[in-house]
Amino acid sequence: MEDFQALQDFEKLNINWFPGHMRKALRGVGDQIKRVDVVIELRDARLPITSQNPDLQNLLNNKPSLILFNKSGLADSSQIKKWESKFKNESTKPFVFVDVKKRKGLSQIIPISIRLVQSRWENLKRRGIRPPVLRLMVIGIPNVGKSSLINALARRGATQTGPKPGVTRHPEWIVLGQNAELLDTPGILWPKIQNTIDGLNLTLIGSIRDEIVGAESLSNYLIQIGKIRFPEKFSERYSIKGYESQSSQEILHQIAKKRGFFRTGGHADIQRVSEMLLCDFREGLFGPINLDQL
Ligand SMILES: Nc1nc2c(ncn2[C@@H]2O[C@H](COP(=O)(O)OP(=O)(O)OP(=O)(O)O)[C@@H](O)[C@H]2O)c(=O)[nH]1
Ligand SMILES: [Mg+2]
Repeated sequence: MEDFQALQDFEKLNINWFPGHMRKALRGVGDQIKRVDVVIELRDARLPITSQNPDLQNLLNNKPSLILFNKSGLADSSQIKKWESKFKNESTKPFVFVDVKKRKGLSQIIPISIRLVQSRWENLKRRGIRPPVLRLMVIGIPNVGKSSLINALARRGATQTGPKPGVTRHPEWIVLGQNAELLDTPGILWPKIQNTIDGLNLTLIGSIRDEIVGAESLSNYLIQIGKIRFPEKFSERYSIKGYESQSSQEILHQIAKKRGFFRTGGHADIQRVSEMLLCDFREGLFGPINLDQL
C-alpha cells in the first residue's frame, strides 16, 4: 500500500534538467554538424530508447551517423540480444553495443565510420581531391561515456571524464593520430521529459543530477524496481529478510541500522543509505539490468 502511494508520489515529481550550458551546446552541435563527416551518437545500453535525445535526433537529418550503446557490461545480455534484433529489423543506421571500460566493440568504430564516408571520398578522389582528415563528432545525453570513449580511442586522458552528469561543458577537438579527429561535446538533455518513469530511469543511470529527484526518492524507486528485477541479490547484499513485503522506508531504516548509519541523536541516516544504494546500483552490484525492456 505504501509503495503504491510512493509510485503516486513519483508522478508529482517534475524531473527536468536543461541548464543554459545545454541550450548553448545544442546550438553548438547544430553549427558544428556541417563541419563533421560522421556523427557518433552514444546511448546507454540499459536504456536504449529513453537515452536517445529527440532534439539531437532532429539535428542529424541525413548526416551519416553511427549509434553506440555503451556500458553494455552493465546491461542484461539476453535483453541486448532482443534489442539487437529489433534494431537490425527497424534501423537503417549502423549500431554497436560497446563497453568503453572493457574496451568491447571499440575496434569497429573507425572502420564503420570510414565505410559511411567511402562513397563521398571516392567521388573526391575521382576529381583529384585528396580526402580530408576524418572528422567525427560524439554526441549524447550526459554521463553516457562520450569523453571516456574519446580517451579510449585516443589511448590517453585527452579529455576530462567523471561519474556525474555535466562534466564536459564545452566542445573540444581531440586529434586521433594523423587521419582522424574527434569532437567531444557536452551531454545534452531536452527541456521537457514527459514521462516521470523515463526521468527516474535517466537519473538512475546518472544522466540527470541526483539533486533534481533527491537521493531518497530515487532510492525508493530503485527499491521498487529491485522487488521485481533483483530481489535475491538485494536481500543477500543487505541481509534483509522479507524484502518484497516491506515498504521502501522500512527497508532503508533496516539497512541504516545494519550498517550503523546514524545521525546525531540516533536517527537513521537515510540520505547516506540512499546514496550507498544508488552507488551500488551504478557499479552493477545487483547484476546486469535493463531499464528499457523488451
Ligand atoms: N561501467 C562503465 N562505466 C563507464 C563506461 N564508459 C564510461 N563509464 C563511466 O561513466 C562515467 C561518465 O563518463 P564520461 O566519459 O565522463 O561521460 P560523458 O558522456 O562524457 O559525460 P558528460 O561530459 O557529463 O556529458 C565515468 O564515471 C566513466 O568512468 C562503460 O563502458 N562502463
Ligand atoms: Mg564528457
